[in-house]
Amino acid sequence: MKERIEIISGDITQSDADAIVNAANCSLLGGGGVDGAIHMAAGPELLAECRTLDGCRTGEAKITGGYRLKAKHVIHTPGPRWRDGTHGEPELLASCYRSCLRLAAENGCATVDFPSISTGVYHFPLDRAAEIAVRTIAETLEQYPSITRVRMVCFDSRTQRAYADALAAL
Ligand code: AR6
Repeated sequence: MKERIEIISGDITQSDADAIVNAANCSLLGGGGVDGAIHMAAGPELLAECRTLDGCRTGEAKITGGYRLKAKHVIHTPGPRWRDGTHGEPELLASCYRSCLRLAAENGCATVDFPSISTGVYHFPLDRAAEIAVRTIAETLEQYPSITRVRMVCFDSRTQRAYADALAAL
């Protein structure tokens, strides 16, 4: 299902996909990085809805409206914080991508844009994260024919290169 995956550079807050994914934390109450940027662009109504959700476990996901974003929905997923790789980090990261795509399909989203989950403040090694992300997305898309396009929206060239290399190696 590699054909439905694209790697692009850009700012995910400008995305016009049906759903964008937020690399959140377990509180779902905002933070820095892409989480802060998404809340800033979506407006205070997003935080108000997030307050009703009672947080989210690492590797799981919850969906909200997109409010002032072009995207109709935001899917919030707390990625794993990297410790040493022996605390389930790879499995939890794969679970983030699976959980988000399941929610997208259940909510009628045909196009989904992801940021590079866990590779910022959470320090997941970039090359491993990229390999897990593209492999998990490709495998999961087999189950969801209604999702026609998934993009990895990379904020910097190093990240874009890592995901492009991982996709090419699939
Ligand atoms: N568009 C696309 N990607 C972005 C954007 C953007 N506007 N802004 C940053 N990135 P991070 P994490 C990239 O740290 O590692 C937050 O405080 C960034 O360059 O945002 O999962 C949460 O509340 C990097 O490649 O997320 C959590 O506490 C990627 O997004 C914690 O950080 C992820 O970096 C989550 O840490």
